[in-house]
Amino acid sequence: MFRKVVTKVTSKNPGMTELDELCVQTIRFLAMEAVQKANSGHPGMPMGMAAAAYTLWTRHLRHNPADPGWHNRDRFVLSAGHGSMLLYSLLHLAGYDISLDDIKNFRQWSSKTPGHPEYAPELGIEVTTGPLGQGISNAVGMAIAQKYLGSVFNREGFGILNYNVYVVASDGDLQEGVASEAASLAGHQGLDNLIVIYDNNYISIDGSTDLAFTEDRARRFEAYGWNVQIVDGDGNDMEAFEKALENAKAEKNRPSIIQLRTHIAYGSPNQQDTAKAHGAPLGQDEIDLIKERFGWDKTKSFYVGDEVRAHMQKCVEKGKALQAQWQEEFKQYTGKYPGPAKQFLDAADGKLPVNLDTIMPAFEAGASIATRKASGMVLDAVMPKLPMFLGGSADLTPSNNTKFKGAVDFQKTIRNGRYIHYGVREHAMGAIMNGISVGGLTRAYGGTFLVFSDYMRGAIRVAALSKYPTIFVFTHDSIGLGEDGPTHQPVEHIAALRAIPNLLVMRPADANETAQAWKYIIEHRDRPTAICLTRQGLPVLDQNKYGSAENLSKGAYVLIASEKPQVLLVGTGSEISLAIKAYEKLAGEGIGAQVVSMPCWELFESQGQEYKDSVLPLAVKARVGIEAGVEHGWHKWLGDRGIFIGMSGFGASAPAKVCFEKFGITVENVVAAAKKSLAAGA
Ligand SMILES: Cc1ncc(C[n+]2csc(CCOP(=O)(O)OP(=O)(O)O)c2C)c(N)n1
Ligand SMILES: [Mg+2]
Repeated sequence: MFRKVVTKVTSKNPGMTELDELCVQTIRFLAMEAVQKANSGHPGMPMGMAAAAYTLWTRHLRHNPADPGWHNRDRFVLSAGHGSMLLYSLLHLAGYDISLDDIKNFRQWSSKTPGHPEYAPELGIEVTTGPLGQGISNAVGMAIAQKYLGSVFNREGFGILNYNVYVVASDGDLQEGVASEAASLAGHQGLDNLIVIYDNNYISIDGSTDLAFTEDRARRFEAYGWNVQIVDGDGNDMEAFEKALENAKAEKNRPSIIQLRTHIAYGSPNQQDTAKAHGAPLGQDEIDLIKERFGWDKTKSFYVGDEVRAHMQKCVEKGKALQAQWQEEFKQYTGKYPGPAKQFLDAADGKLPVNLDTIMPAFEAGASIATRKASGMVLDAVMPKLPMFLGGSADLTPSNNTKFKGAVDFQKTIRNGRYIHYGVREHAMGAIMNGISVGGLTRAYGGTFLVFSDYMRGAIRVAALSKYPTIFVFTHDSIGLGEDGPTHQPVEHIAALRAIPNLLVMRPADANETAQAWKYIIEHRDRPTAICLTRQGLPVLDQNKYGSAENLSKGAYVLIASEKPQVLLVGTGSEISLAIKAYEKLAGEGIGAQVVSMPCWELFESQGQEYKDSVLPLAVKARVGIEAGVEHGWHKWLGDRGIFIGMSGFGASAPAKVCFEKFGITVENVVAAAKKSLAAGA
């Protein structure tokens, strides 16, 4: 399988002119030199993939460097994010807003060219990549979004949104489980708009892929239902590669993968086909050797010849022409289909088609409703009016209550369906939802049990880092799920999610807070949210008597005020009803408590100091925090004297009521803790 090839240094590569070779070589040298200058980075992959990426970008990719946000552009995802210099070189040469100085600033503080691509649609960086497997899985979501959008907006003769999604994926991408999950679903869904180019170089960090990766990749993808093509050679036969690309573009049934034999650090006399070239500068001596070999001027660095620049800049003219043509088409489309045209423009503007307040259900006080159930009722009410939201679940639809009334399944034969059955594939679901949510038009929400948020943590983290507006729905949010036991009872998960910067973690206390949580989520698209919901019924709180659930948007609020509070009872979700009961008991004993509902820490943290102090008055040092999860993080609200009532170990298999009793999350314990905290200050 593994063999050395003799590097070609002349323009004998099929399908390539001398100018093409020069462009490809420029990409390789930019990558080598940027890595060398930064004294860190990954030169090998860009060198091996330069010819294919160049060919794709200049001859096939429909994009407009002058307007990277053009909605009908083809998407390009560099799933092998470590090869970022390949992307930056292409963006620079094709005329995006990345200058040669930006290339020289590779990996430096606040540069446009960070170590791994970070989501920057204005620069042409479609998604954040680097964690292997995520990019290719995002691309499945992007392909799903295109299929859905196409079914909504395209009409006979009008391909308003008919783009393809191209991916460059590496051995590592294909080894990651998340990619297998996503590829399996992509095959099932027959996403023929998805074209993966597999950088088949038989090298990863530890050495040859023979060490740990020997399955037949082609047959694996065939089994998933993909159109698989193998292009042998050395990664420079562009005639063969383009034939495969044309075939992939013409495919009308299946996603495509082109297994392209390449050579890491192609052209390097001493480092080609070695793991060494994966993630370290080649060294100036080696770069000089390569320059010698390819007849380049050793005295010049970061060199872009005029003819190369002029040739690559044609991407701009071509892109402008493509977009102008599209705009003309859209004008005619608007005349013929004003409704959909307006819908498209509004969606692109981020405008919601409905005022949520007019359709949001209100829940009567007194009833007992699980927040997952309330969530389902909210979705029933609002989702039919929000066509840019795509729902789904990782095979827990009846438990997550994520399928809204009237929702149609998204399938190969039903592209206007808005409900995605992800199968038992949480990790891919997370990444696919990110891909759906990243394009600016569609947003995804999807459910699983909170305990399995761990399975999608990789995707949640990328969403938070990149500010994708993905909505992660987690039900069965505590020991309150009962009999399924500790394997299914989350304990550390809420704290673990809160530990992710820039992620909103919401845990509503009742049905009305749940409605307000959804309202907030739908009306904001600046970051991802995890909404945590109960399996068990919770009393609907009386908003005439207590604070209004609308305060959820402030993250925390006074649910029951006390004129002179002696102790604060602070809780989230299902434990708020315990706090209320404890308040009543304490009141009966002449102790003034103030109950604070704190459904979203992150939103509360962003409030002004005055508001924060009004909710948690500084003078009141006696405090009790109540949450059926671990204590991590709570002491920032509770201070030195505060006491936490929650979980300190795993749960147990028993009815919910028994679990709460046995683990001591009870009204009695809250009352006792309140008194103890008070006494500590006496
Ligand atoms: C999830 C994840 N695990 C580990 C890494 C670290 N890492 C970066 S590249 C790589 C593997 C390199 O092999 P390959 O994907 O074939 O890339 P090539 O060396 O061929 O460029 C690894 C393990 C990562 N980026 N993401
Ligand atoms: Mg490799």
